[in-house]
Amino acid sequence: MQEALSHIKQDKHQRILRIQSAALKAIHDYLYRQGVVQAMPIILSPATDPLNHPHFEAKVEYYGQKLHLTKSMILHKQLSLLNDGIDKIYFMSPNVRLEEGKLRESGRHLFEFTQVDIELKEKTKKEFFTLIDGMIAHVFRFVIDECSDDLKALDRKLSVPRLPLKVYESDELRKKHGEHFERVVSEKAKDPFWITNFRREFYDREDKERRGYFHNYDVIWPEGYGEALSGGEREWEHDEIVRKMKERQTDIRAYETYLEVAEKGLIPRTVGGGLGIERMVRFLSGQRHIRDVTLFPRVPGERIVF
Ligand code: ASN
Repeated sequence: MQEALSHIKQDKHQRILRIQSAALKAIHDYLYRQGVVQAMPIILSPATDPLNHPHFEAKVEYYGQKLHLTKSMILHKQLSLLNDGIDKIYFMSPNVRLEEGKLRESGRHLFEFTQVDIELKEKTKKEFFTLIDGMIAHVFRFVIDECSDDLKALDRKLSVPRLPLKVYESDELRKKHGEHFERVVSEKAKDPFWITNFRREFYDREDKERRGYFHNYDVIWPEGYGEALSGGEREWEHDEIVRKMKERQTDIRAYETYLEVAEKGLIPRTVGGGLGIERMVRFLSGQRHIRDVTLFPRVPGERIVF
């Protein structure tokens, strides 16, 4: 218990939370001005993001129905754009991902975190890049202006990145820097940057003419801070979705309603991505471990005290 109390009482939290408040205000203001409307997040649902990596399931039973805690709102983001009057949407979405304990010292994993999860209808990844570039620059500008004392006290120097942020292809980086290219390039970089084309979840669009090429991407924070955002253009065709679910050994029965919508040809053509809030604050405030930007840390494999 003593450890939890001394964690909460650390002086630096007030400064880090001010930086977080400024960054959140900047995100909301920017998205509002861009016409992206905010909807409230959901926590429980029959189907959530399958996550294509090893983790523990988080489920509850309620009146005989098995409900998953949200791992990401990707499927809900897509379905929300079924509404003809909504073209651009975002959620401040709490995610529960019970990651394996070996990620404890990665410095950037929490098993509960929040992402600002954005989805746009009838847009391309290029248009999404422009929106996010502008959002990141706006956050930097606002935090530098509003929080200069806090940044100074934390010994953190930030400068507004030059736009457009650079875009790299994962294959090129792999050839040049090996399997850990993301870390290598992040450590050298001064500004955030994009990397495209990763083999990931069923919902990220794979090029039909160029199998194995995925229209998805990450934004990476510089100075070795690593992943900031992940997203992609989305699959909308039923047969493609089912083929990719099978390839990834996804439990198809869990996605019954989503697949019914897809079978009717109703999944909207969208693009989007989610930016991790705690990871952003860790970068902005220059903290070594992501636990340091939370009052109640949820670090993989660590016992929760409070
Ligand atoms: N938010 C991500 C996306 O939009 C999904 C995720 O967090 N797994 O693609």
